[in-house]
Amino acid sequence: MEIKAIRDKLQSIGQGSALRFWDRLDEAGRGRLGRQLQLLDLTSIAQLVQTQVKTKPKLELPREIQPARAYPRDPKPEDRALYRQAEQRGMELLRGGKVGAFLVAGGQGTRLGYDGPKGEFPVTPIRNKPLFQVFAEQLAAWSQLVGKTIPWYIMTSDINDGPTRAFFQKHGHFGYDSSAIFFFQQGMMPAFAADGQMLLAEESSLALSPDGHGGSLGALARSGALADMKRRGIEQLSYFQVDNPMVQCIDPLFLGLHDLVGSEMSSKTIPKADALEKVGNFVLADGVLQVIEYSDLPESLAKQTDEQGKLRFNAGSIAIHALKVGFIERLNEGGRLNLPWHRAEKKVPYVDQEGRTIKPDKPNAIKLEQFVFDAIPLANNPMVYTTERSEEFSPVKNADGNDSPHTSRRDQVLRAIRWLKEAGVEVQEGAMVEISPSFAVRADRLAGRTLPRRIVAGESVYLE
Ligand code: UD2
Repeated sequence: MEIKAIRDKLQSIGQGSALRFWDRLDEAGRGRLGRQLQLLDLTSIAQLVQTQVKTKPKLELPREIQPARAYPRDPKPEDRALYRQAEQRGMELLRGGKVGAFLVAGGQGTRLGYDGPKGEFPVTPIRNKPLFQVFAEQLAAWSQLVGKTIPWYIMTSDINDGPTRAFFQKHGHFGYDSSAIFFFQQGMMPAFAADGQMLLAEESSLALSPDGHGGSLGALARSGALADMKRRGIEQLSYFQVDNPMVQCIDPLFLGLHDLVGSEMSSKTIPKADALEKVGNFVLADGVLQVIEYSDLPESLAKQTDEQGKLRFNAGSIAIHALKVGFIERLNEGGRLNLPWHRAEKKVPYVDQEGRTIKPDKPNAIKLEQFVFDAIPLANNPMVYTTERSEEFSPVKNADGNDSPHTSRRDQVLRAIRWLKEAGVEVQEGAMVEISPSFAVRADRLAGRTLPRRIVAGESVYLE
């Protein structure tokens, strides 16, 4: 689109002021702002301003909210055969090259206070491997186990795409076959002032931020990633977030169960640490499975207990999903992803009418994001499967306190020690252990490995 057409469009939707410094921008500045505007769907933005920005939409809670049902981690006797079959099915899918790994890493990681892409963050207890390396090594180990390289789709965003690719380059893709890695960028959304105007971060730039991990489902289609999957014969994706080094990037049982029960989108859950833990809640809302984010679940419900005193709403979402490729295609029919937008009031620096940069000390802007779990109610036969926190979830979100590098390293060590003890190794209190995915991707893969007989207090052992 020519700038004339963009200007007309902006004016017709009352956003003409986005170009107010145009006349004094140099060529580079014009190029930058022009490109940003070109990538936005200005018609949708005009609608969103009316429905989400100028007025704060009232959160419509479903009439009836019930706890969701989930497959337990260990099968009930009547389900043992199903679980065995599921594990086999998962392995078949992997051997047949029908599974892709999907990492969402487009977010900003502001809470951690780390400037670069979060995946660069060193996270393992002894070797200090960055998150990206942890996932690469797991996927490499699984690829070797199933005799087929697992294609890996990595979503970045405009704020970290270049640095992310450079980091992989610099480290030789951590030994992963680079032709099996597909980087692509998610969409960006402008931040708005309360009156609906798009904010400028600079005279030549909108104040943009990633459009939420829900945007990934549209970006997969736009970027050609879906087409790449079709070409490779991939039928389902194993979805995970960049902040959790304990995730099983590939879990044949989960992937197989997802397939066997005919689910289009499945999710892993863990019992919540406490009523108000900052994870989404799986619920049946008017009979439909969905996730209600921690900030949206009324506290009275979050704290409700059953006859045994247990939390009624105890199924936390840890953002691990399996998705059918055909489902993602269906969501993109008609060229627009139909997921709801979530509104957040944030502090966003901006340039005012005179071109002065203002750094607000209280929320001044509205940001809009889409969430991937909002696709669950649109899926056929969505399924939830229970896993254990100590096996699969210890994310790095905050600089300290809960969900910090400290707690994640601690939990990684505890898991490694538990695996070794199960394999018959004596491990004394105060020992440090890190197990490389190349040595064992999960506890049962320690069988047949040469293991130390005992690890004493104060010792640091890295197994690879
Ligand atoms: C998310 C879930 C929460 C729970 C928790 C588990 C939401 C809204 N909440 O909380 O329910 O499952 O994770 O850890 O999802 N990302 C992008 N693009 C974006 C935004 C995020 O790729 O535009 C990625 C980001 O890089 C990270 C992940 O999504 O890998 C999680 O994002 P977050 O830190 O915003 O989610 P959080 O911790 O609020």
